[in-house]
Amino acid sequence: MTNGGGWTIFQRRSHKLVNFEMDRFAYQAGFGLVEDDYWLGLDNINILSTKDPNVELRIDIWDCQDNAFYEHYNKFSVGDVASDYILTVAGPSGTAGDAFSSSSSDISLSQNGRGFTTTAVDNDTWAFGNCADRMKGGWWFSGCGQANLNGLYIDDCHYQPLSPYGIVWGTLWNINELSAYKTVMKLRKS
Ligand SMILES: [Ca+2]
Repeated sequence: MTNGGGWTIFQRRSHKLVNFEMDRFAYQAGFGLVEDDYWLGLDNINILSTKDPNVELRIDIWDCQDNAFYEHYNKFSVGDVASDYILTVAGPSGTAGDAFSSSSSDISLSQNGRGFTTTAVDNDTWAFGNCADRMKGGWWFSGCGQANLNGLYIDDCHYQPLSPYGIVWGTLWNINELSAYKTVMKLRKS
């Protein structure tokens, strides 16, 4: 579809049919349908992103007016369960901005090198609680506000209330502004 073939989609948001406020087991095993709302599962993402030495990542994001943005990463891998599915992501380019590896001059906010946080397993850097609880979905959180494409689906083109937060990409919108309408995350051998 974009930038040649060979991509494997491992995340998609398109409706609000599937609740992404899932537990650790669901995030490990996967849920949803690939053509609809979908999470492939951390164990399979680990396998696909590490079986070749170089794997790239593309993230597509659409807003509620169907404006499309993307961010490409030259390097992407997700570690195994023993690493808590540690995220390695580097080499950003695109139109969405780099909310993933580092969207801030404060490196402690980078999600690169973070383990995956779910409601039962807190790998984030937020000292006062669990970002998966706060943000309604599992993710490689540092602090809670940088990016979370597994957040709550909000079918509303206007400002969000302060809580709950929606599908966040911090370099496109402030956490309290818009929620993404559609997203796709996909990987391939580079
Ligand atoms: Ca925490």
